[in-house]
Amino acid sequence: MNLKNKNILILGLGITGVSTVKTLNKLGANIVISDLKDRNQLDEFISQIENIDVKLYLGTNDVALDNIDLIIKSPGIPLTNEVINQANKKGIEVITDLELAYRISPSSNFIAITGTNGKTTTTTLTGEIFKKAGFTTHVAGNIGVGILWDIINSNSEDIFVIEASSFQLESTKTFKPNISLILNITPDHLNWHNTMDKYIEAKKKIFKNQDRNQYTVLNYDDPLLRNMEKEIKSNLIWFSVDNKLSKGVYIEEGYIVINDGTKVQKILKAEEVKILGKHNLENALASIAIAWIMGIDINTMQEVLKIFPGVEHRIEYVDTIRGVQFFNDSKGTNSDASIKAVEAVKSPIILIAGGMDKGTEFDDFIQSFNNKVKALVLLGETKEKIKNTALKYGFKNLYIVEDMKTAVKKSYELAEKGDNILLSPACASWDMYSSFEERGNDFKQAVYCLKEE
Ligand code: UMA
Repeated sequence: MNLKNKNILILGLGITGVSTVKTLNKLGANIVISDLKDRNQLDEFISQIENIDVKLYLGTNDVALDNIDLIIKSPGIPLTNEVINQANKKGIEVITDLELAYRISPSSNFIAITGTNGKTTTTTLTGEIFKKAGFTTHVAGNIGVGILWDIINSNSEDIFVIEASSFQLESTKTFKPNISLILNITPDHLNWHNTMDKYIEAKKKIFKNQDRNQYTVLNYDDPLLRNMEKEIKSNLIWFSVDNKLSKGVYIEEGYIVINDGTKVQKILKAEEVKILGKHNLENALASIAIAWIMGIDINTMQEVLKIFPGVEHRIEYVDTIRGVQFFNDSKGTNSDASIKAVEAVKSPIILIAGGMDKGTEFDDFIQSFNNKVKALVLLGETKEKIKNTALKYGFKNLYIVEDMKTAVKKSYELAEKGDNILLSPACASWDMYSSFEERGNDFKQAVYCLKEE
């Protein structure tokens, strides 16, 4: 794709925007940027592109489209944005960085990972396996790394392990990864996609263009994914924690095994996988399936799985104060993720939850407590909604607070020796923070302050 002298509008100047600006500059395009935020709010990002010649429209997305050839939009920007409407009317193509990455990439080794939960862990783990196996590996995408700058600085033999969000996938058109993986699909981002069907359709775009030369890896235990079998045109590989498969990656007599349809190979004991919980076992099986497809030897898989510690903000152990343990699961940004965190952490649990309202319900979340959660400390936009759902199911030991520091203090007051305090909000962070990382760090800071006191 030749972008030299093309007029390209970059909508949104966050992580994606910066990576896109740098890349398009290298490709010789004429760059126009628009962001709803003002210069002060974007200081961190503007400073990364100050040597690049761009037309900058701040505080608005209302940009004249007369000479624009292509729009690259940041993933979070909704398709209902007026400038996108206008572009559609004028026939100007609107895509996300993931689509452009695919179009300009010198490498065809694209491994794209999506799912409502487990994406970051599985992407990181898969990346570690490839690095250990000696490949030049780029781990990019929704994991916090704008993919384009990595792409433009890569070689044809490099491997790209990409965390792909539904926002990024929604605006892809020709994107065709060598391997696609969907870990699971449960309700999330319904305020953005409007309906569950649209959310599912966006996720399916990960395999939509694949053919018999590529691979699709799916979780057999997820009923939604199991029903997608007839839609897959590539080589389908299943993985399963609960079921024995005639071909795929699964658990047999306590071992993770690969069955290629003729013989069964043991990889390692499930209990030897360092990351905890059933959901993490699913993530491990998915990574093994990918490594198997790419011909990576079993020793490498074993070595990495035995030591991989998991990722920050995902059921991350923080500290212990007088026998009370603290866990940071700020990445628990939807009910399903937080249900898995409650499952993985030992009881009794004092749970800190609540955040931005994404239009989902909390019935399953509350019902999953199973007497493991002894108290609920709520904050953020959804605090009343979660409180009302909890009361509906007879859970009354709950407390409303206004900030994280108070949430941590209140939880500690309620705790006895042996209790576990878990931050797993079941909601996005954007009502109080700019990211789940910032929220997780605030939680950890509050724990460290408490320890000093
Ligand atoms: N903006 C506009 N107009 C709008 C809306 C937003 O101009 O109508 C501007 C904002 O003012 C902001 C910029 O667009 O300055 C932000 O764009 P963005 O929200 O897409 O954020 P990026 O910084 O580019 O980060 C994105 C992903 N964020 C989202 O999808 C919301 C990051 O995922 C990702 O790591 C990064 O690209 C690199 O690929 C974060 C995330 O929370 C971790 N993702 C969601 C999730 O995992 O649940 C999907």
